[in-house]
Formats: sequence, structure tokens, C-alpha cells
Amino acid sequence: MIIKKFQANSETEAIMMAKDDLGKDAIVMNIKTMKPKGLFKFFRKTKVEVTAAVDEVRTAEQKPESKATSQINAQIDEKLHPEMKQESESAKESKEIEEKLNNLAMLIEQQMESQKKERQSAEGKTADSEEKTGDKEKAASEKKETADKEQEEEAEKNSLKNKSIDLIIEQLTNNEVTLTYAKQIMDEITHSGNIRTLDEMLSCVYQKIILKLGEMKPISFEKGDKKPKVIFFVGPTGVGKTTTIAKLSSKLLLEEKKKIAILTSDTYRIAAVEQIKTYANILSIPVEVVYEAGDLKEILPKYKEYDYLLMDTAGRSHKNKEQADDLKKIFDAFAGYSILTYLVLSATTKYNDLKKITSLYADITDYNLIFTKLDETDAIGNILNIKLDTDRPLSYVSYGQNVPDDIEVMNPQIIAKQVLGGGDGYGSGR
Ligand SMILES: Nc1nc2c(ncn2[C@@H]2O[C@H](COP(=O)(O)OP(=O)(O)OP(=O)(O)O)[C@@H](O)[C@H]2O)c(=O)[nH]1
Ligand SMILES: [Mg+2]
Repeated sequence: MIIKKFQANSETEAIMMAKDDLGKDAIVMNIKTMKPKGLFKFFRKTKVEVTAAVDEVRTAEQKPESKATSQINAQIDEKLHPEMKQESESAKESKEIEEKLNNLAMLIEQQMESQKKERQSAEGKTADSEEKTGDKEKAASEKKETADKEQEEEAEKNSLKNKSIDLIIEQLTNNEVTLTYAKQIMDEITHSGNIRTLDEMLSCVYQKIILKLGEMKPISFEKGDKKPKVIFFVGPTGVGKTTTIAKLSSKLLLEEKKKIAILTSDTYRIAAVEQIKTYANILSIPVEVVYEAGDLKEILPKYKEYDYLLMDTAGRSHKNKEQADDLKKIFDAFAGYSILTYLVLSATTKYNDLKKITSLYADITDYNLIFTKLDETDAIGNILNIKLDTDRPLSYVSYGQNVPDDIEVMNPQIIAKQVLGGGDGYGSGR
């Protein structure tokens, strides 16, 4: 569905603009008088705004989906950013995000309210003329009118609710949440039966996504863990495993004051050992090269007093079974150690490939998820898809090449906001 707003000096003019742009099948969803006051005071002149919608299928030739999406996003941004600009930096957490979503809900509710008022004023005019025909007749017709009006209002509310559900599903799928998961989220929310207002609907979707993303699992010691704890970084070629190790090493060393060493079994690529040594030298962290699993017998006793051993591995093609077997051997060599494994995935990888990769690694070990390259895409729905597919904990996100700055523990509120079409996510130069 394509939803667009048209502003003009009169209702007729705005409707004509809508029909011109969207075609004769366009349905008028709402008519609103825009007054320069209240929450949306940035509307300077009194104008009439018509919200019109048309089925995408009918307009597919003239209106590609991406255009519709950018229109909706632009509308949301246009309404929400003036408030955002006035907010202070420190208020950038959950309260602010919820406020943005609430404002979106208020916008939709305002549309409902103004539609109701306009209908009431039209009915008021009809009632005035009826006054002349006699009080009794008027009372009877008023009763019927009230019942009709209530019915009409209920139907309108339901239709607007359905349109809002469609709009939210469209936002989610545009950001690459699968249609199945988008529908599942909306079903869970609407079937809970507690949603009374649109404000509540948006708030529930936002909260539900945060809940589904679950608790983050950054590097830490857990009950029963032994020192040194071995942190594996595995994943496809070029996703950012080595860069992620460099970023995290720096944080663990400088911010958490941990004693760490880096091990690398990536001896396949000529420059790989040099790459990790360059980072490690800057931080004065020891590096050990593990050519084969047997080397660990000599290497490991040197690091008994260390907190963490960060293990870099060669990028594996998820199609190569032999490479997967090599990795298993290295895991086996660490039997008896406390191990935490991160599967590093790029947010730019296609969903179907991510599914294959995650299922391959599930055969090798339990893992936690790191997503890299969030700066290279806005559509980060795959984070939610893969979380729901695998039920493995999420942990860090990386959003640039700068070591050590461009990494942090994933903030589910930012992800939830971004998949709902909110700006300022990890991909926008944080
Ligand atoms: N834009 C962007 N680039 C990144 C990010 N993380 C890593 N890179 C870049 O991706 C490229 C590959 O990074 P590596 O750390 O070598 O990736 P790898 O997974 O170790 O690669 P292999 O060892 O060959 O499997 C480098 O150019 C990195 O600078 C990120 O979050 N965003
Ligand atoms: Mg590497």
C-alpha cells in the first residue's frame, strides 16, 4: 500500500492532487485541517491535509515500492525531527526513542480526532436545519444518528488500525525483517487484546522487538569460568573478525584493565599474521601463531595468569566442509578451558546466506552473535531475523573501520528504532 499526504488550501484541491498523483483508485483515509498551534506547531499556515492511500499492485507500474517507502520515511522524519533537534544529547536513550514513537502514534491519533470533529461539525449543520421541522422528529432521528455514528466510528477505528498494522509491517519488511516475523510480531501484539490506542500499538511493537532481541552477551567471566577464558572469533571471510579482535582487545586492556593475549590460527592468508601483530604491537599484547592444534600444548602454559586469550581464526567459507573440520580440531584442543565463541557476521550479507552460515556453525559449536558493517547498510532487519532463527545471544555491533572506536555492545533500543524506520541508527555515522 502506498500512503501519501497532500496539502492544499481546500479539501477539494487536496483530493484532486491525491487522485492526480496516485490515480483514480486512491482512497481518502483522512482529511485534516492544519492549524499553526499545538504539538505540531511547525505547520505554519492553516491548510487542509488529505491522507490518501492506494493499493501498490494497482500502481506498480508508475510507483515503485522504494518510492513509497522513502515517502513514508520522509513523512515520519518530517514530523519527528523538529522535536529531536531540541532534545539534549544526554536524553538520547530509551525515553527519547519512545517519545518519537509516541509522537508518531499521536500523529495518527490526531488524524482520527480531526476526522471525528469534522464529521461532528457536518452533523451539527444538519441538526440545525432539522430544528425547524419539529422537536419530536429531531429527538428520534438524533437517537438513530448517534447509533449510526458510533457504528461508523468503530468501523473507522478498525480500518485505521488495520492500515496502521500494514504500515508497520511495511516498515519492518522494508528494513528486511522477514514478512513472517513482521506478521508474527503484529499478530502477537494485536492478539494480546490489550491494545486500545495506536500509541499503545507502536509502543508494544517497539517493546516486543527489544524483548525479542534479548539479553546481550559481551565478553565477561561467568560463574564457574576458569582463567584464562578463551574467546573464539569465527565466521566467513572478510566479515571483520580480526578488526573486531583489535577493537575488543583495546577495550579489554585499556578500559577493563584485563591481561590479554591474542592467538591466531589464520595461517592461510599471507598477510593475516602481520595484520594482527600490527594491532597487538601497538597495544603491547603478546601474539601466538597456532599452525596446528598440537602447538597449543606449548603455547598455553605461558598464559596461565592471563584473563582472556582472544583466538582469531581464518575466514571459512560456509560451503567448505573441510575447513569446518579444521576448526573443530582447534576447539577440541581447548578441552577443559572456559570457552566463549562469537560468530562474526556482516549486516550486509543476504539473509539466505546468513541462514546457511549460522546453521553450519551450529554444527560446530554454540556461539554468540556479533554483527559488523552496520555502517554499510540501513536495513538491519537480518539482526532480528537471525536472532529469532538461531535463538543465540547477540553481543556487539561494529559500525566502521576505526580501531578501537567503532564497536559497542549492541543497544536493542537503537536496533528496534531502526527497524521501525527511525533514523540515527548505527549506520548513520554514530
Ligand atoms: N565498513 C566497515 N568495515 C569493516 C568493519 N569491520 C571490519 N571492516 C573492514 O573489513 C575488512 C576485512 O576485515 P578483517 O578484520 O580483515 O576481516 P576478517 O573477518 O578477519 O577477514 P579474514 O581473516 O580474511 O576472514 C577490512 O577492510 C576492515 O577494515 C565495519 O564494521 N565496518
Ligand atoms: Mg582475519
